[in-house]
Amino acid sequence: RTPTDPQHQTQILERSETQRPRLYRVLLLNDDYTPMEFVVMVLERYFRKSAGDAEMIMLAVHRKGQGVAGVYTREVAETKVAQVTQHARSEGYPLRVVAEPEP
Ligand code: TYC
Repeated sequence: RTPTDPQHQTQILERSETQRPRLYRVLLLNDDYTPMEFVVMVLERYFRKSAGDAEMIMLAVHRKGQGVAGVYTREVAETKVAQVTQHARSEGYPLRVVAEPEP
């Protein structure tokens, strides 16, 4: 059978599972100037963390240099980065927030 043969049919290979979107980690980076309370508020308000989890994550970032605030699809992650960066700048804080794809 050749491709020009009317009997030739395209074979459709079905995937066993629906494709899942790539996920992105939103990282908080430490700095010397952003107040601890502001970072805790950010984790509660933008990343929906409990007060206790927010405190733990903030302290981990303070000690280790960076940490994961949350994991989202690309558009949601980029929106969180933009919103938190804008809020920090409006308060005059240098807080850095970035999104990176999960390996
Ligand atoms: N290091 C800051 C301080 O001592 C607190 C801080 C924590 C800043 C986490 C940024 O992502 C950050 N005030």
